[in-house]
Amino acid sequence: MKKLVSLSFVLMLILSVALVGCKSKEATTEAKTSILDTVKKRGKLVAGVNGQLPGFGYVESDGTYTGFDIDFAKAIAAAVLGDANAIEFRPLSAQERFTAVQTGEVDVLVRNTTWTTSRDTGVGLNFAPVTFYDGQGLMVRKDSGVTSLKDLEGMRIGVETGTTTELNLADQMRKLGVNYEQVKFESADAVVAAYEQGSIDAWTTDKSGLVSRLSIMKNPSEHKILNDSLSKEPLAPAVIAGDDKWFDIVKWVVNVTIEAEELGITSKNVDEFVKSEDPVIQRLLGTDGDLGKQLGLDADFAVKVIKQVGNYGEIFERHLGKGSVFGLERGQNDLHTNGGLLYSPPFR
Ligand SMILES: N[C@@H](CCC(=O)N[C@@H](CS)C(=O)NCC(=O)O)C(=O)O
Repeated sequence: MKKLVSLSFVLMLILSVALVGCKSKEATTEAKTSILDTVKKRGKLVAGVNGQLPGFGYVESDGTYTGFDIDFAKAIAAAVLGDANAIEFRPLSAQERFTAVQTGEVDVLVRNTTWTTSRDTGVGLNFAPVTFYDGQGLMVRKDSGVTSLKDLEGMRIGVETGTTTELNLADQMRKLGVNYEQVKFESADAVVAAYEQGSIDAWTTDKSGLVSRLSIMKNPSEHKILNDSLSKEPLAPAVIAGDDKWFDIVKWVVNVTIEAEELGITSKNVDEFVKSEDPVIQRLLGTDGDLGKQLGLDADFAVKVIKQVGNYGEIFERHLGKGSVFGLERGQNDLHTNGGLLYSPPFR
């Protein structure tokens, strides 16, 4: 009996040593293979984006990508590689996007993607700070007589598969007791084409998506976006879970754009601010402290981001604000000091 006990004790010991051994091995491999090293070695950032959403992520006729989301990819490239244009863009559909992050096909996903619990946990992503606070809306023809969700009884509503959109619609309509027919499509182009041909009565997605697609529809003045908001859609860049070094960089690059706006630093005046003696500005711009080094970046990474891409407000105005075709108000996407939700943790 004594022998048996001591034998099982030895076995347990061997097993636990083996387990501990495995764990520490895992930890070392993780530390070694950050996407940061891959991106630096490659000399290019591979960014998963939308190619069909004017204002956010759009392929122009000359093959270049422009938009609000695109600028956040540029900000990451500027911080890591010192060159906002060192990017290979991968246009991804709603359905393809998460697999592209999971398999390492893209280093970062900056594609009007809503931060939700299941995507953060089950799908294995990590979300950077929200870059655009949005909500789901619905588009109908002006002559349809529809003024609110309740008027959609018996109608055909188009949604895109693989989005939060299809789930929110079902939730809201069940709550309101409205019966409707959900029609699913594989891309934004397909859902809009069906809507314009009249084979569906309405279509729904993030309000930003509705405004964006309206700008390239055949007769924009014939359609309207209902006031109702069906959900909260905080859109944020995402990276693969388990690579803290890389995740930290993406998070703090977004924060740089917000902090710069809070401090009044723009792409035009950043050189003046580099001479500042204010310690808060010095830490952000790397003239004091070692925040860049802590992130694995150059001391002046924030200067590169601000100079080459701009602060949050500049990015917003360039693509979506009053001077753009969309003419969007800042609203929730304004700084906390102006009644919005944008707030950067301190750079220290
Ligand atoms: N924010 C929502 C919706 C994102 C989404 O994919 N929206 C569609 C509708 S505008 C889109 O961008 N489609 C463009 C495409 O499939 O290329 C989500 O993360 O699920």
